[in-house]
Amino acid sequence: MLAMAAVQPERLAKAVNFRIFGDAARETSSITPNDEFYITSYHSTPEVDVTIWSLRIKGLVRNPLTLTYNDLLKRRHTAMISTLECIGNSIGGESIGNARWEGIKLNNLLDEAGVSPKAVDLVLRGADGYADSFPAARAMQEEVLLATKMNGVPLPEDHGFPARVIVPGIYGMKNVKWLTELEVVDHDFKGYWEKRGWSDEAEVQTMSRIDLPGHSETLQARDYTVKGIAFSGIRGIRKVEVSTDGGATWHQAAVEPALSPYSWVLWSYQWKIPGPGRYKLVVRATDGHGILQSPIRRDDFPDGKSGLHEITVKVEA
Ligand SMILES: Nc1nc2c(c(=O)[nH]1)N[C@H]1C(S)=C(S)[C@@H](COP(=O)(O)O)O[C@H]1N2
Ligand SMILES: [Mo]
Repeated sequence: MLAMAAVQPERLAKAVNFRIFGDAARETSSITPNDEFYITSYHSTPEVDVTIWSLRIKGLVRNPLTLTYNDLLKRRHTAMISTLECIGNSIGGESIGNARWEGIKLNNLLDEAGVSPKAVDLVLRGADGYADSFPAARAMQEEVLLATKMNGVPLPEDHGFPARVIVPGIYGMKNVKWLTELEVVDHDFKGYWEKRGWSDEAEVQTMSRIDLPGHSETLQARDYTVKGIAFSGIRGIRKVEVSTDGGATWHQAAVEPALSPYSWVLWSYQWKIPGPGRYKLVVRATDGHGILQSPIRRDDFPDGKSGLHEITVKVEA
């Protein structure tokens, strides 16, 4: 994706490392620590003075609301574990993370504001000038959160302080950070990326990734636990399969229970390495509707990447 990421130097180093050496081995924890969580922003992180900041809920509502940061903190908070993925994430890529978000259920605020039956989209605007939208009906779903906390601390600046929206199952671009305004409109609003042709629904595609071993790694010819993640938004993951012969045969992986209906899963496969040689490992997931992940390699534009993550390893005697 064309997003200019406001990345810290060590993250950039990590990204460059990937380009040169392929997908390095990684130990993925079920919750991504904040300082390892990917950042995608099209500008730099805006400075928000929380003492004068407010969030306005306006448009086709009976009672427009203006909420200060303190107003938000005083309301009833809900916690939810949800995975966020950038539509520009590459196959095997790092632009995905899982966090415990805390905040106010957006439908509570919208109910209070009194959304008109003419509502089509909810437009979300951020302090950096970014705007995006999703259907008002989606915004009224139970699981949509106006988040003020990420993994137990106030939202880090890069991740949207003081408030962002988390809409499970929809690619990151619609999870607007540094919110200043929510506007209910009677038409289909095209956001920053949609105007450039990207998907308007932005429903996440089923993905799976091999984290261990790393690409091009050399292993010893003994048992090895292959590990990784799989994610399918709100559809959930039913099955993960691993191939160690380039996709000719498939073996079912053990899948850990998801931490929430909106969370990725961790999987593992006990590989009995038959002997020395070069092996191509591939992973594929089946979503909660029983639909197999698409093996067709497609670019991220406009609907997000598809295709299977594969790596090669060398096994020594
Ligand atoms: N205000 C604002 N919100 C934004 C963006 C942005 O540039 N500005 N980028 C979006 C994109 S493309 C993604 S993938 C997610 C990334 O969230 P993160 O940086 O917390 O991982 O934020 C989304 N929300
Ligand atoms: Mo993104």
